[in-house]
Amino acid sequence: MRFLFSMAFIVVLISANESVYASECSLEVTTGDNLAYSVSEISLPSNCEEVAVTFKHLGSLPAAVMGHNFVIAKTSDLQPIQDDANKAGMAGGWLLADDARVIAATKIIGGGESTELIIKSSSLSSSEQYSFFCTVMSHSAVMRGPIS
Ligand SMILES: [Cu+2]
Repeated sequence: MRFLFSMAFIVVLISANESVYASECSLEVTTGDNLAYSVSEISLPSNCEEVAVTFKHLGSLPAAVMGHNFVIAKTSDLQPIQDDANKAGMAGGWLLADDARVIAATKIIGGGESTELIIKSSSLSSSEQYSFFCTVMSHSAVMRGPIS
């Protein structure tokens, strides 16, 4: 009986540890029926090889009306990526196809939808500055923030 109790205690300890680890290497960003993310900046924990970003649209408008994406690139590439995204337009998913400057990007989501994106630390250099932004209809003019 004492053995069973100890085992149960150990299992609780292990699962508690795992959830702490998971929350360190994951983060949630939400958006809605407006031109804003829930965060104005993101800092990536240095001890994570990859960080999982859950991106949720809490609004009710469909993607064709108030869709948003979550794109990561060097800050110096933000405007060129947006310019080409505008040429791609809605038909092109508001991103140039296979844009090599894009480090990671989610699909465009509308109200009630959710998606995920993985940021690999190996894809970021400590000597560069990076930003997250939305390329839908030039939203990046206001939907943008630095990554540190
Ligand atoms: Cu947007």
